[in-house]
Amino acid sequence: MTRAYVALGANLGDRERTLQAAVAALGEEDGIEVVAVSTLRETEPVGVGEQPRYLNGAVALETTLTARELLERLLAVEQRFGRVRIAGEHGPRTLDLDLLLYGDDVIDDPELTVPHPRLHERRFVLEPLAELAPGLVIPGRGEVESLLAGVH
Ligand code: GSY
Repeated sequence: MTRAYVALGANLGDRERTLQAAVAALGEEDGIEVVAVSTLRETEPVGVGEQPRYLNGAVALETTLTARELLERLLAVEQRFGRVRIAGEHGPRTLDLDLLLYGDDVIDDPELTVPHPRLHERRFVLEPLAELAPGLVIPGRGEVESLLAGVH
């Protein structure tokens, strides 16, 4: 079993309902157990043009899947909830599931980078992570609380 963390985000449609349904769907997947779900918080869009506010959170999972298998399940759940992306990679979306951490693994592949490459600079990811796992160490980056102290 490996402990993994996944970021949740949505800024189109009924955001709360979509995020709750996506977490339930993840928990129904073979090889995935949802261990904890953070508070969902409304956040200002970061690094993008004009777009609606996000609802963000994170989940802790225990999984028997490999990191790549888990990534595929996340993408499948995004598709199932009708992921709509307007205006390309950084546009608004109905559902975003980002694999943040997979145990202590460091993965640097074209299709998958773990820890997530922007995790350490995003308050909307670090806050729910700190809520789920106080003292969590992000491989190569440090403790989640120290990272939070460094972001504005
Ligand atoms: O990378 C996730 C999508 N995203 C978000 C997000 O989830 N929350 C906030 N607050 N800003 C964001 N900008 C992007 S892109």
